[in-house]
Amino acid sequence: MRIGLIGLEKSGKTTIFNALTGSQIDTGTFSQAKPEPNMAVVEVTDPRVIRLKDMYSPKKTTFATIECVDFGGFSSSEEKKQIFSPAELALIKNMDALALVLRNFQDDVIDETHGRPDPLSDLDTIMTELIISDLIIAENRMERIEHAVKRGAMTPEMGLEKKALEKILECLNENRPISTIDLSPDETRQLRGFQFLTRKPLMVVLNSDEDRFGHHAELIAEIEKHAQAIEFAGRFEMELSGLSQEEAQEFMEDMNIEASAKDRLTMLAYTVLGYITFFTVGADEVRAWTIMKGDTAVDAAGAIHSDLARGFIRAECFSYGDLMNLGSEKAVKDKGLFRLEGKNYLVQDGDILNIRFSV
Ligand SMILES: Nc1nc2c(ncn2[C@@H]2O[C@H](COP(=O)(O)OP(=O)(O)O)[C@@H](O)[C@H]2O)c(=O)[nH]1
Ligand SMILES: [Mg+2]
Repeated sequence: MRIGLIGLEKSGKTTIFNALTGSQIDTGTFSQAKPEPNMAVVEVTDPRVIRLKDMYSPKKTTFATIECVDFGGFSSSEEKKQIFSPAELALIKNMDALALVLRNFQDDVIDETHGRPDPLSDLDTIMTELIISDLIIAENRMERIEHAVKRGAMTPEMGLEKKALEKILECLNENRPISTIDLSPDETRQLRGFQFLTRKPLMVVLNSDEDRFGHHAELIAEIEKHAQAIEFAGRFEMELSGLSQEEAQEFMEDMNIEASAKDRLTMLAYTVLGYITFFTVGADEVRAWTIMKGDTAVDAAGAIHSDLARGFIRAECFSYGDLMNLGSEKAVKDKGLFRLEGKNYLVQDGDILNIRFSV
C-alpha cells in the first residue's frame, strides 16, 4: 500500500514525511522542492504481532508496511501556477491513497509569499485541481468513444464504458470527486485502466501550529464534509521523531497527542482504505499481511505468493482472538475453533492462516 502526500507548496509535506518516517530531509522556509519525490517504507505498528512473536519465538518477525511518498507541491499563487508535472502525475496515479496536507500554521515569510493560512480555501484549490485532471482524462476518452460511435465501431464494452463515463462527467462537472458516486462492478471493471485521481481514497492532514493544536474542532468538522481528517502538529512531531520513545512520549502527553504521527496516520489509512490484516505464524517467521476487506482466502494466498493462489487447496484458519483467549494452538483445536476454509472464504481481520497448496 502506497500513500502519497500531496498539497500546496510549504504546507509542510516534507516536514510530515520526516515525522512519519523518522527521516531528516531538508525542510525550510526557503528550501526548494526537489523534482524527485522522497519515498520511505514505514512499519504498521500492531501490538498483535508482538504478542504472536512472544508466543512463537520465530527466527524472524515482519510487520505489515506502507510506503509513504512525498511529492513536490503545487503553488496556489496565480502567476506561478504549476500543476504537478506529468512525471509526478504519473507517480501519483500509482498511489493507493492520497493524504492531502493543508497548512494551518502561521509563518511570517510563508504568509508573505503564499498568503495567510487558509486551509479550507487550499482544500478547495487542490480538489479542483484533481477534478480538472480527471475531467481531462474522462473527456478525452469520451471523445474517442463518440468517434467510434460515428464510425459504427462501437462494442458492447464501449457502451458500458460510455455509460460509466457519463456518470463520471456529470459528477466532475458538478465539482464533486468521483469517489462520491456508486459505480456497478461492471462499470468499475470498464474504468480500471484510468486511475482517476478523485476515485482514490483521500484523507486530509491538517498541519497545525503546535500552540493551537487540538483547538480546531470546527475547522475539522468543515473539512470532514469532504474527507476524513486528522490533525498533526507537523514541525513539533518531526522533532519528536528524533527523540527516544520515552522522551517523545512525555512531550506527546504534554500536547495531548495520543499516538505518534505514524501510528495515527496508519490507523486512519486502515479505516479509510478498508484494509485488514491477517497473520502467518510459525517457528521461522511471524508476519502480518495487508489485504482488503472482502478479499477471499485465495486473495490472501496471492498476497503471500502467486504460487499459493494458483495451487490453492485449503486454508487452515483460526483467529488471533481465540488464540489469545485460549493460550495455545492446541487449545484452539480442542475447542473446535481450528477451521479448514475453501477458496471463497472471506478473510477476517486477525485471521491466522496457513495455506495448503500444490503446484
Ligand atoms: N510553525 C510551523 N511550521 C511548520 C510546520 N510544518 C512545517 N512548517 C514549516 O513550513 C516550512 C515548509 O515546510 P516543508 O515541510 O518544507 O513544506 P513542503 O513544501 O510542503 O514540503 C518549513 O519552514 C517548516 O519548518 C508546523 O506544523 N508548524
Ligand atoms: Mg517538500
